[in-house]
Amino acid sequence: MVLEGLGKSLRDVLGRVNSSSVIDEDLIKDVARELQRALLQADVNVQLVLELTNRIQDRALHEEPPAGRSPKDHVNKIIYEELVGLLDNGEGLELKPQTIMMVGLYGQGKTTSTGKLANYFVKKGFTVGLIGADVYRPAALDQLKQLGEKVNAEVYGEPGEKDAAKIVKNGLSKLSGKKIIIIDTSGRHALEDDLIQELKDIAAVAKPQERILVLDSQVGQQAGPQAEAFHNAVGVTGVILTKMDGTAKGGGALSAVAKTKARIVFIGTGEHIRDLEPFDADRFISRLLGMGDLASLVQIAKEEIGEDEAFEKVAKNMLSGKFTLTDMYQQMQAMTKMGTLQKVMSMIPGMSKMEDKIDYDASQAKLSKYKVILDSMTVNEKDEPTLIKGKRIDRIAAGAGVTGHDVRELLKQYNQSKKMMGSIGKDRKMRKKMMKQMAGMDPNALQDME
Ligand SMILES: Nc1nc2c(ncn2[C@@H]2O[C@H](COP(=O)(O)OP(=O)(O)O)[C@@H](O)[C@H]2O)c(=O)[nH]1
Ligand SMILES: [Mg+2]
Repeated sequence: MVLEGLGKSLRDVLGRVNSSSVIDEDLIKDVARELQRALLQADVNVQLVLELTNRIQDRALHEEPPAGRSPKDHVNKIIYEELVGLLDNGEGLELKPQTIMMVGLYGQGKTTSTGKLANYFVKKGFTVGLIGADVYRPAALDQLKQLGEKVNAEVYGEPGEKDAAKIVKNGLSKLSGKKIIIIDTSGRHALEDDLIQELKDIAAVAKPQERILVLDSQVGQQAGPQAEAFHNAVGVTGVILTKMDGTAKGGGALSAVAKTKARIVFIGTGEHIRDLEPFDADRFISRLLGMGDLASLVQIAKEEIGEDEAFEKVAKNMLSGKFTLTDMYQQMQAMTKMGTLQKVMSMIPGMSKMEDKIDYDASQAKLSKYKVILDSMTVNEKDEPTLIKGKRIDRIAAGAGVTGHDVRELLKQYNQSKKMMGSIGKDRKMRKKMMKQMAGMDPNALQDME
């Protein structure tokens, strides 16, 4: 999981808040100190850490919780908001014709991300041209050409030419019919003056609307100075964090973003061309804090989704281990009422890849069907589902206007859900399965996702 270490220590801090009986000055100061330690360990810049924790401490001590919010939830919410604020520097890339210049050191993922971005814009219906302005590595142009071919973007390059700005100038005129132009540039192992000059020259010729810093999320403390130097050279407007699929500490990347004040536009989550996700600070922090944990999910979901009692009740029932058809009914009701299954799913660590594979409409349709079936059952049957067999199944099916097969399917789903209740919270895989169950999915479909 992304930023495993930082995520864990931040969750510990929130756990500390949630398990204390009183929220007082001592606790808040303790929590601020623990937050500092967690962030520093993840390589977040010291100055930044101090500013952030001072703000959190200040708000936690002086801001009155709004009516109806407990002091605990209030502190949680402040920590959450401030962490999001750290990263939330604006919208993603605009869907309009533009020139985008990629910058970054060697091996950070510039060329790969150029291909991914091209794919992104092609999928949105734009024509895309790529300019190979990496004059430093001989194979760079071939790499870009291969990517261009894959995603249906035209590539311009001049093998052997050493003047990057000249290539860009020629490329721009050759590709002038393309709506989106992306310029891949050279890197170095370390920042050098000639690279900086080269980038300045390219920027002067291309006047790109976006100057995107590509940054490997595993880069630690050097990320800050690195970002600053690129920023001074070309004025970084956005960041793509790559290799988020690895086990990065990630704090360096956070510092870099704070330093340039540029927004993160995308994260790279793998080597494949489609492994690019638009960045969403809320979601990123939710994942980092492990909002998949039921307790935190309830706390945040309450405010973010506007649901409260139903959801809380569902969560309590699930954790209590007692689980009847009525509980499942309520659980489903809460889920459909939220209507935003997708949002809940997105809060669960590691779910993003899976989200693509989930057919939300089909899940919702299934939930509606189950609801009708449950409405045809008696209270007794819902509390004691073992009663439901033989003639009862026929009666329920007739009442609901479905087949006996549908009723048995619901019972099967119930039995599977029930089996899982005991194991929730023990490990992440189980939680994933549970969420799938709640979405009314076929649990067998899980296998190809694990
Ligand atoms: N796992 C993973 N690998 C990536 C990602 N982005 C790039 N890479 C790999 O990182 C290496 C360097 O990428 P490249 O685009 O050539 O970097 P450049 O030198 O900055 O152009 C390649 O092996 C890529 O496949 C990512 O998001 N996840
Ligand atoms: Mg490259």
